[in-house]
Amino acid sequence: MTVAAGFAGCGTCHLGLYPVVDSVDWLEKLLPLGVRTIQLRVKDCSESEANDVTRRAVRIGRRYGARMFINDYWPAAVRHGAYGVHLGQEDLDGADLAQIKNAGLRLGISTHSESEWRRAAALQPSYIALGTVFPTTTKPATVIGVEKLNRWAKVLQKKFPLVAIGGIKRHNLHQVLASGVGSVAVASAITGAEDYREEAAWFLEKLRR
Ligand code: 3NM
Repeated sequence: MTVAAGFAGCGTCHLGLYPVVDSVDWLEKLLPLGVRTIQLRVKDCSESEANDVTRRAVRIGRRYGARMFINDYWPAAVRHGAYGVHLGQEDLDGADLAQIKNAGLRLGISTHSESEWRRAAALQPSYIALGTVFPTTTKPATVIGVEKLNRWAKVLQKKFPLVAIGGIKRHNLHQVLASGVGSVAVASAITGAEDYREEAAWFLEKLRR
């Protein structure tokens, strides 16, 4: 089979609120609230666990018509026909990108520097994630700050949907939105909130267009 030029698109540059969660439970909690882009990011699973959670995630995603991205476990995502796969830099080398592309899955890639997003852009992914915007304890990663986010978003936003990630909370969201990115990925802001429903509703409202 020939490999198409780029990965399948998401149909919009505005992916909106994009929670990154570590369990199927969280998918079940957030999708009924109106979240339409979401990522299941489970770590250190056996192959059969990854297969099981991916199968369940894909089923839930379809039920809500959501863009369900599976982090890292791309063979399971391909097997179960996920909406998309999200890969970090460290996962990119080991993944069979042609297989993901030919199966029609979208691909999102995390980037933390100009050389990383240039490499990602050359692969023509479905979106590019830029981070870590602010310090976060959820994942050790380089903090880029809003100045770089603004600069990089200007270069990339005509070509790719962009997702800002890392340390994004209520109090700094306006700085991120000013960069023009169409999507904001959050983990702890929602999963660590006292009231996740209220928090998700607040972010959904701010990211509505
Ligand atoms: N990836 P929080 S930062 C999963 O920069 C992830 O690539 C990042 O969590 C990157 O919203 C991050 O709690 C954690 O800061 C985001």
